[in-house]
Amino acid sequence: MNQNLILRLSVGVALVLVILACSFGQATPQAEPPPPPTAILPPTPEATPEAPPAIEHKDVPVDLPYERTSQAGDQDSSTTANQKRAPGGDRFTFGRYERPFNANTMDQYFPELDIINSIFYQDDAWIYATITLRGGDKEKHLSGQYGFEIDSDLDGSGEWLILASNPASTDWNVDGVQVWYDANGDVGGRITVGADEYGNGNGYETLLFDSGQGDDPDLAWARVAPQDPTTVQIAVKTALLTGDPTYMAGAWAGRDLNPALFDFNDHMTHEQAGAALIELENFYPIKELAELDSVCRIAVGFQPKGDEPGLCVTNPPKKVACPSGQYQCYNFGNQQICVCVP
Ligand SMILES: [Ca+2]
Ligand SMILES: [Ca+2]
Ligand SMILES: [Ca+2]
Ligand SMILES: [Ca+2]
Repeated sequence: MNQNLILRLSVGVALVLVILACSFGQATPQAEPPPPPTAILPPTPEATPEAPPAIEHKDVPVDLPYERTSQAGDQDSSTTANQKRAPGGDRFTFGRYERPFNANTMDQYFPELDIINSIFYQDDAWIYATITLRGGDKEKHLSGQYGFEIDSDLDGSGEWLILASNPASTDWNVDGVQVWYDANGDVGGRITVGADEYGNGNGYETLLFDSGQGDDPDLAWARVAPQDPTTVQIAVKTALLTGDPTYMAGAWAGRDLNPALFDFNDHMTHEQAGAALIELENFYPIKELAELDSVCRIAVGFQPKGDEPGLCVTNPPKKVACPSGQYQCYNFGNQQICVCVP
């Protein structure tokens, strides 16, 4: 009996203590005001580096000017892709490439890397390049890198390289857009445009603009042309040229347009690079230099004399003796060199 009574009393006391403890436990937080909401959810340490301050853009391109400045077409490799070769326009020696194929076998053709046309436009604020590809990739995307070089002193070697990677939006944006500069002037090596063994410099080594990062967050933009999913449009401020409105410009497309390897034909031998023309039997097929296309340069803001190195040859000589009757001419140094094509 006594033991039962003691046990019941103990349980009763314990219950009272638990109830009192709960009461005190509930009373404690009510005694202080709840912390403000900002303190309840402090930013996680991981969130900080992923959320840099938003870039404020002031200068955004709108529409391209109505009148184009200059235009240069380019070979359409889809016409010969089933023969695992380019139809023309691939001359490593003269710094021209038509290689929208995979290396070594050339049994994969990439329409998203095959430029068929390039047009440049200019207004007071912007230089615009429009680069039209043969098509999109299997998902209908422009999944390569696209860009253009600017040669402002017309000597055949570029000073700036503007690149846009994997453009996806039809709205102007800076994502994946870069502007590179050759500060030490070694792009082109000793023989501008042409291949030489001595130009193993550092190419475009200075990154002026990277997806909105840089002194001017609005320096360069890109978009997929709203009316044409196979054309990429790139805009860069004319202020880049520091007042000189004359230049030559040439378009590029590639899987990996490494700025440090400009000019490509100064950073490897012809044997290493290979060739996309089957008739160049000592070099065919393409090897280390693959998945790449370039266009000859066009004059913007001036009437070219015609012998500017790297310039598109618009008035080739009327008669060049070739078995097929077909030939292509290149501006190389101060002279024009024409080669037969089959
Ligand atoms: Ca092409
Ligand atoms: Ca130059
Ligand atoms: Ca060179
Ligand atoms: Ca350099």
